[in-house]
Amino acid sequence: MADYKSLEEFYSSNGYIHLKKIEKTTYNYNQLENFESDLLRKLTEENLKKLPGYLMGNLNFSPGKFGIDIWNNLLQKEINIIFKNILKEDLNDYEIVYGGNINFPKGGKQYFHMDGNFVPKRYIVHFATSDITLLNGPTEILLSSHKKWLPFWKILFSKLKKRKLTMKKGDILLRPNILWHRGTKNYSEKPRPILTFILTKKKSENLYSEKNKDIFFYKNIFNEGFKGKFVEFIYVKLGILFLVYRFFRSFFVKHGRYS
Ligand SMILES: O=C(O)CCC(=O)C(=O)O
Ligand SMILES: [Fe+2]
Repeated sequence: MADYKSLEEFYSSNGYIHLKKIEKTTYNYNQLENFESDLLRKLTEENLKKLPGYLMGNLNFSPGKFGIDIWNNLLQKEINIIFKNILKEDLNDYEIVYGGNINFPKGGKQYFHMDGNFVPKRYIVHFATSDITLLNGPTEILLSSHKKWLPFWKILFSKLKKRKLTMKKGDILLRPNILWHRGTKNYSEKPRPILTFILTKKKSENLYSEKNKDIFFYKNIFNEGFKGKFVEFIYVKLGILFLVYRFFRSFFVKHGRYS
């Protein structure tokens, strides 16, 4: 994973990064089979018919201790490198939800969508616990659809190219949540699982925490932009006007609010 420049170019033009299975690792990939058999056993034990998504044929799941194990042993180091060198971000600024998607036989078809909004910033990391082929319902993406915000109707008429993301067992895939994508039909006889790690940017208060070692200045009272500048000007230069405005406004301010 050394050629960051070409990975970066690929990511910014297409909207995803596909990393092949890590070969030099002490992780025993045979454990993935145990995980999948546990998951399939649980599927047969539980009555999931009422769960939203069952009818569509795609459910979310939480992989329990298994997700943390995979994250710690196989993903954390790789994703850290991607964050630092390609996304120019700090992984410590993100919180992780350990999840997964299971795509049922003969189901799983979805419409194109984004996983959330532009804010907060979010990345989706997938890990293939077994091979994902054109047969068993790979995720399909709209290439480059992360570049700017588009409403659904424009997406429907857009000429963006589609690509089904097939993966080998052990492969890692990263995409921003704003890349349009969908689950596709699973034509095989077996459910298709995939692990899904959702990385969401923590609120910016962290900027002011003890973690930030740099001195920096930030705004006081007034808002940014022209309106804020205007109010600040009145406040400073025409203090009496401001006082009168404040006095009258305070009759209407709700209990407990700044007045
Ligand atoms: O399972 C998949 O291939 C994609 C599922 C998905 O995008 C979703 O449920 O939001
Ligand atoms: Fe999705």
